[in-house]
Amino acid sequence: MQRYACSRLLSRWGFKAKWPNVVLIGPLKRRWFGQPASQTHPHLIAEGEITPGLTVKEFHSRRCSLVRSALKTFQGVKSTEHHLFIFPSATTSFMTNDIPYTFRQNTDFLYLCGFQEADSLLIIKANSDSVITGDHESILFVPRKDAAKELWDGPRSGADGATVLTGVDAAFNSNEIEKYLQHYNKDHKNYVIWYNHAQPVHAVFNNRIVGLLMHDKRHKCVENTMNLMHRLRVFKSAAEISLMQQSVDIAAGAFIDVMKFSKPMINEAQIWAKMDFECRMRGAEFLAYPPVVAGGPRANIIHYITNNQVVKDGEMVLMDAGCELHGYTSDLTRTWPVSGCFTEPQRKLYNATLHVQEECIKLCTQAYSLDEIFTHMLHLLAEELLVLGIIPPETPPAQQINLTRKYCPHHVSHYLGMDVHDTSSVSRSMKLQPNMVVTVEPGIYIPSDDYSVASKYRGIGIRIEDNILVTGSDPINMSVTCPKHAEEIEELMSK
Ligand SMILES: [Mn+2]
Repeated sequence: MQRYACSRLLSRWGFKAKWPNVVLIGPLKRRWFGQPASQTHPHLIAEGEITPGLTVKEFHSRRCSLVRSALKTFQGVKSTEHHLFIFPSATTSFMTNDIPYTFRQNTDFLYLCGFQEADSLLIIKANSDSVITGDHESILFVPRKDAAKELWDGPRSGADGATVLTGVDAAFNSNEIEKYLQHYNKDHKNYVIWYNHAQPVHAVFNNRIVGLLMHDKRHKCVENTMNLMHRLRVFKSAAEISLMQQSVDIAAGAFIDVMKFSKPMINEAQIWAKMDFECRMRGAEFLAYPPVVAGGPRANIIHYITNNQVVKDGEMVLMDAGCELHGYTSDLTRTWPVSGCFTEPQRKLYNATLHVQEECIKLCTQAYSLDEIFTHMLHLLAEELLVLGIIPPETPPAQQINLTRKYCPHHVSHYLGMDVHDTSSVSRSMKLQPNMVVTVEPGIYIPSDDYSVASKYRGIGIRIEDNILVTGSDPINMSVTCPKHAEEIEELMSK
């Protein structure tokens, strides 16, 4: 407990009355929070952890890293002594009256404090002395305890519970945000506001922040936190890599059961349901995105998520699916014959894709950027398509690459982490570095109506995707347990 810092802050604002709640550690141990905690869910969360596998200490050091890297950009500028970081949480979205969509916490907010409740807000206060240490004060604003609301929606942590859960320096009810910001603005001049104003995640809080701070020119400037956060999040800690490995293992195990389960005349919806079931049964919270379950020629629609057709004997299924475990995602794709046996044209296209994929995985080292691996993928695929006769032999080299882009219209990779398309503001032209996790996912898609290609190949779409950990030496394929060689898949499906 940061008792001193907290009481100092409280008295400065004249909020003395709430302090006695904060020290009631005993009763807190026996009550429910708004999220699993070591006190209530010891099977899930160890002492000292905020979310499974991630400690109070790790969250604190993330905030220190944020402060250090932000302040570095302002080093030596005297008038920017004070820095105010603002991170709102997500809010609940409704599909119709009273019916909420599954809640997912905002990624940056979750990364910095691990608090799971909607309509919360994290403030981080620092001054220019913190450029080396990252020292800061962290303050959470959370939904207030409300017996009537909690009767319907379950327990809330409240301000006192939030402090105990997350180890922030202080927490208050979210209806006190305005008062806090007004005080801060009055007490400081020429401070820097760090806030993602370009993509506000919480409309109500955004209006307050903009209304109270942005229009009053006491601040020196407003800096977007997006690039800063993505640069931090792109590098995974040991604990994060372990969580990502668990997420990948769950998805890989589920894929095996889904392949075994599939048979001719199965509906794509049933394959989707099986994947969802197997991931949840293994402990995942939910699928990380609406999966692509595309039978036959529907595999040529890259983001096909309708998933409601029958897969006929002789067709393949392309499934792009992954799950989310304690905030970390997996993202795998496999393509397999629904009957359990590849036809010869399918096998040829499949092995071509697989060969390119395996070569691209080897390139996931510090010597390459994702864009460079993409360029290699295009050249490797072009060679394969020439051998298969899909690209005519007389095609000039530049035209070969253009044609290859037609048959594989997407990139080969993206960063992976808490978000599926993780840290999207980190350039893919940057060389890979250890502790980044990336996907490798080449594909070949031959449209049903492409009469320039032999009829046996038309309507076939294939993608193979693994999740790769970049290290100081060889890349590690985190999804190596998910079968992908044609013979392995046939063997698996014959059982
Ligand atoms: Mn992907």
